[in-house]
Amino acid sequence: MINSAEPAPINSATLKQWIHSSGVDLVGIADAADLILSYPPRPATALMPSARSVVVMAVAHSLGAVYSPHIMLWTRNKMQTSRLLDETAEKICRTLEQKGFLSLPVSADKPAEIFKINPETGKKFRQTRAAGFLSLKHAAVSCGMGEIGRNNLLLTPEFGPHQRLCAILTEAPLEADARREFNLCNGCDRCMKACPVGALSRDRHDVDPCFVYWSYGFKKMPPGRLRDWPGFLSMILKHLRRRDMLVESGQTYITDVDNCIECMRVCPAGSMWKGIRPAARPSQRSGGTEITDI
Ligand code: B12
Repeated sequence: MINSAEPAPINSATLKQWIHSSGVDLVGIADAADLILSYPPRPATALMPSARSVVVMAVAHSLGAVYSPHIMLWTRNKMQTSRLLDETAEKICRTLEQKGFLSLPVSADKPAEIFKINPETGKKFRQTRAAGFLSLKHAAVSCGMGEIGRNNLLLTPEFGPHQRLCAILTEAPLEADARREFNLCNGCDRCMKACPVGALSRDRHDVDPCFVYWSYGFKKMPPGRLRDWPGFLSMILKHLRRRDMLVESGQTYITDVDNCIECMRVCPAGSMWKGIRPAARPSQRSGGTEITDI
């Protein structure tokens, strides 16, 4: 029913059914005016002032890919989960718009907004930061899908941290799901211990070292003090001796290679994985772990 004057009725149950039938594992709905905000704040209504509802979707990763010996196998799986999510979001948005509701898919993947300058101080960040147009983890918590664990990832009762997220903003007035309390993160600290750059502590996630390791596999950040530069440059040289960073970056541009998912891999949450989670989980190779002597 394209361009109908009166929007056709649509409800949460029907919409969820459509989404599940596309292969999406979890769906939740939040009130667009009542999203939990993150920092920097990203209210749904800044993207679409008339938005009434935020539909959050999750697709589980293949656990075999999470525990694969090389991170690139996971990277590929991640891309496929993003594709399934983005394709579903696209189809659902078209359907909603045909029913008269302006709708906006918020991709599971990049691009994200890149900040060289700290908007609060006007000064250059030591390390460039990135923010999504909508924080998908916070949107998922807003609709009772799960909680944010010590690893700074969304944990769901079903899949723990092993899912990819995507969202749809829509004018459709859908019934929102209630927020829920969970105790999925048992504070085991495995994520803190597993992080190759110590980015996680009990109460925070230090985004800068995480970003540098995730992007390049470098365990050190460009130093602030002049006297630390020789050590940093020597680390870069060790990487360059063993790695062709130019060819690697070409591959990254094409397939969005990640260098680390350790905080996700070691997390024991997720009831769906109880029977199939491998007991032995050898650490995963990546661009960073190829260099063992630094
Ligand atoms: C940018 C980004 C990154 C960046 C920066 C992460 C970050 N913490 O900011 C990098 C590349 C490092 C990264 C790493 C990872 N990411 Co990421 N990432 C995103 C993205 C696109 C936006 C994140 C965002 O805006 N979050 C909102 C902020 C508030 O959340 P936050 O992390 O809690 O808070 C940080 C910021 O506020 C930042 N910060 C502090 N001050 C300032 C100031 C400014 C100006 C800025 C910009 C930021 C900033 O520091 C905070 C804490 O350190 C989202 C997708 C999305 N649109 O949500 C995926 C997403 C969060 N990532 C995801 C994943 C899986 C990962 C990784 C495992 C890597 C990987 N291989 O995929 C790691 C996990 C790191 C971790 N433990 O947090 C998944 C999480 C799924 C889940 N189950 O929760 C998401 C949701 C993608 C998706 N579609 O599913 N990610």
